[in-house]
Amino acid sequence: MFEVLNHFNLDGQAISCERYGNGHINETYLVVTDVCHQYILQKINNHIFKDVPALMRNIASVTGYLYEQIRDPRRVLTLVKTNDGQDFLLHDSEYFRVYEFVTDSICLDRVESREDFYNSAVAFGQFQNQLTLFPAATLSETIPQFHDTPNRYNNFKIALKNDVMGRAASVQQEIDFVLAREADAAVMMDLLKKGELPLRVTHNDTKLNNVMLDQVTREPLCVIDLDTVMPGLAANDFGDSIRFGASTAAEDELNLNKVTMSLDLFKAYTEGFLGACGKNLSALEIETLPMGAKLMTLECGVRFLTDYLEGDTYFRIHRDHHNLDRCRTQFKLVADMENKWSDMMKIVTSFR
Ligand code: ADP
Ligand code: GN1
Ligand code: MG
Repeated sequence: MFEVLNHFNLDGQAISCERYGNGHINETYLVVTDVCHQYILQKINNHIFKDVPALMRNIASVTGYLYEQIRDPRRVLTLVKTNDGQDFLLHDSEYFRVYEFVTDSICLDRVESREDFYNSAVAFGQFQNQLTLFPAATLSETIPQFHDTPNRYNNFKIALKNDVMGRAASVQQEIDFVLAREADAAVMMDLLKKGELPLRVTHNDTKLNNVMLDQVTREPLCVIDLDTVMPGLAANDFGDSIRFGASTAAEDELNLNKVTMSLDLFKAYTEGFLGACGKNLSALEIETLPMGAKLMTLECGVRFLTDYLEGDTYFRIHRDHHNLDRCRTQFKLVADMENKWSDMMKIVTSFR
């Protein structure tokens, strides 16, 4: 990795480079130089992202656009260029990029307080707001049909039919859960196709550990992990945050009794998100926020199950059956949301 780092225009000489963070997709390293400057180095997952130069063009233009508005490297993710002025490095058929480390910040894998979750919602809501006028047509689709839930169902059915690992027979309960909700899966895409919901520039991967908060004040600093910034639905950004952050347990919790969707956290996120970007959203976009939460959770569970059936080739795993464990928490959350549906609707409609 030090050879790679030599190609970037760093402040000082890199003296350490250690694996960092809990992302499921890229290989992330914390780099420290001899003048104590910290950076994030990432080997970009080019098995998942088929056109890395196009992805990097998206990130450079979005971060550049945000920097024009904000001009503070703690509040906008900031790329560090290579010595020859590029935004990424191609080295031995692998792609690398470097970001400024967001200093004096925290990044949470679990909500520690209602206020932290509220603050993360403000960060994602502001992000949505700041990109309202961004020219969406200039963005490449880095993963086609990323939140097209019916298409995720198709991929699941193909994986089920092929059953390359011979795992299908052992997950019949999960398969039944997916198939029983096939009609729901199309609700948001149908509204989009009918022109009732607008496409906006959205983040599409709004996990709590994709936002940085100030270490001392816990105020929102910036949104990170911009690989999937593309045209999408506001309710999906809302929903993916609920999926991960409003859960009372970790995404890979084994004891499903611990996994519920907290209505209090749901309300906190709704307040923060709509407080920051609500005035831009239509009444239908607000009404469909609970559906965004349910479908992002269902879709993510379907993706984990598909990957389990396909032999764990997409999400990084750290133990046997990890993707199945993750799938089960998602389905437990979906079932819990179905039980709490009228309360979720009441909360969002009170903000209309
Ligand atoms: P992945 O796509 O694998 O999730 P991320 O870009 O989200 O990769 O990075 C993984 C983790 O690295 C984040 O959750 C965060 O903890 C940390 N991280 C990434 N970028 C920065 C940054 N600029 N400053 C501080 N921490 C960062
Ligand atoms: C991945 O990259 P990361 O870990 O922030 C995934 C998301 C999933 C999430 C599940 C590009 O997010 O779509 O919702 O895992 N990112 C990509 O935890 O597929
Ligand atoms: Mg991430």
